[in-house]
Amino acid sequence: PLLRLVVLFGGVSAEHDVSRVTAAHVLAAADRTKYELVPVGIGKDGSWIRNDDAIAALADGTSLPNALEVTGTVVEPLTVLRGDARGAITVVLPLLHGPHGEDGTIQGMLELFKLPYVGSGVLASAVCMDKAMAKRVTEQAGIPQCRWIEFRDGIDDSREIVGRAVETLGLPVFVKPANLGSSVGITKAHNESELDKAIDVALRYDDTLVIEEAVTAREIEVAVLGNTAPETSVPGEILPGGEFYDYDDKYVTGAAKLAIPADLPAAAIAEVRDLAVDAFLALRCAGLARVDFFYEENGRGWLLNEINTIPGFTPGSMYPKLWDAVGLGYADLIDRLVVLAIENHRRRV
Ligand code: ADP
Ligand code: MG
Ligand code: MG
Ligand code: K
Repeated sequence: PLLRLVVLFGGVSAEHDVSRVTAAHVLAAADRTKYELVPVGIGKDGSWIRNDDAIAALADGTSLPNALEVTGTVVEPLTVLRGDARGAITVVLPLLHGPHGEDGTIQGMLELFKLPYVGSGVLASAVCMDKAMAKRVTEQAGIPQCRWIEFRDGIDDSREIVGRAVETLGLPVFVKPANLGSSVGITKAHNESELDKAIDVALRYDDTLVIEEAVTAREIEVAVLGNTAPETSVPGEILPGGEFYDYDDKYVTGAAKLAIPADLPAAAIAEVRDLAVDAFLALRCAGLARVDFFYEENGRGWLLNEINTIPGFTPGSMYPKLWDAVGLGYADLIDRLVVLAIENHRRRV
């Protein structure tokens, strides 16, 4: 194969285990006539470990475990990323979610090593990881969203914040750490004492929080694929199992259901696809992103919730399913992402 595809998985965030499952699916699906596949696990301690068992299984054609283990040979990042330079092009696929995976840090390392990689660069990754920053950029781009305020520990007045939140946003509100994902640290607060506690919970994860009005709306997600002229999928809908789409819903009970395509009027579909592209371009995303909206049917219509630059990527996850629904299967999607990574790299150097 002319292409070495280094698949980074695991990582230090709360999504470590789901990333191991994703990596197993990606390796099983990727076309072995096109790629030399190099799975590299990142341990919860940050160590880099090449999974030699998985490499051997891929070579023999034996099946992989359901979740790749972060075991094998401890390697230096630069050494394993560069490989032995026999003329093959290396592309890196960071299948890592959340802090130190999706937030621009790994992307910065790959920039220093001058390697093409799948997905957004340093700036877009960092801004999309920080909900407050992402809101500012998309607000400036004219994309509608719910009302929100920011709270910075040690800077803003903690006694004043509860009163100001209730006054400007009403109740209930959502309290979120600015830099996280998978609903970790997020609470829906129905009264002032719950809001106090929700702030303490979120401050365990980040020193910057966002507090938002709780909207009563459908949750609709759009997959975006491309660089400068991105394409959008049909919208999909999340039907949460509980009061909101929380961590258990996502990974433990899996009670949430996905409806693909979402049942929406044609005009609303056209509108949300345009908004997804606007958000993607305003944030300078590249390769892929899942852009998540609220749809207030009898109110303001579309409100942007957030942009995820490395969305869930098992075959059962929303992002691949949205593409599958429009005829782009999982293995072909991986090929498209690799081509986009090379194109984006060449465009920028
Ligand atoms: P994460 O990055 O952890 O997925 P989100 O901002 O998407 O964080 O919030 C997680 C979930 O919480 C959403 O999918 C939704 O179910 C619920 N939620 C978040 N913000 C609001 C809000 N302002 N109004 C209503 N529900 C919300
Ligand atoms: Mg998120
Ligand atoms: Mg979300
Ligand atoms: K995000």
